[in-house]
Amino acid sequence: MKYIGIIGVIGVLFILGFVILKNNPPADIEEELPVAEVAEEEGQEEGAVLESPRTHTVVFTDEGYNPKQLAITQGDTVVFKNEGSMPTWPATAMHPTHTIYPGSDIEKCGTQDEAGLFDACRGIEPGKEWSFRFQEKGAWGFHDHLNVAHTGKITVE
Ligand SMILES: [Cu+2]
Repeated sequence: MKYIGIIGVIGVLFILGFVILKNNPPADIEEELPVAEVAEEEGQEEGAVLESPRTHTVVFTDEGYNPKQLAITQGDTVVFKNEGSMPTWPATAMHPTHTIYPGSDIEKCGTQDEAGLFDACRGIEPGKEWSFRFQEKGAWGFHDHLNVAHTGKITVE
């Protein structure tokens, strides 16, 4: 009888334990899901912080832009650096209106919208640079407004 009583108590404790565990999982298990979700979001944000925004450089020489094709991430900045002997005016396609990149338009040069244009809006002198932050995804052809033979493409993913 004594053993049966002990076994009974152990059995009850077991069942209670299961019920309690089932209804109230240990805190670490309960928090696992939210933590995992947060970690994933943070991972993306941290990844974004680590990998982007990044700054890329396109060098302009008398031969044109280098690289001519550049793949970047949304939010990245591209610096157009003039190492040539002539001014260069990088601007989104198409010449001469520069309206392919969303919101861009050569007619907005000189207005308060100028900062949002994929358009230098002026010749960048040798030794100088001009940078633009790409917020719009897509493949954006550009050219030198002062010499349309010089072209390139920025692909924003
Ligand atoms: Cu042009």
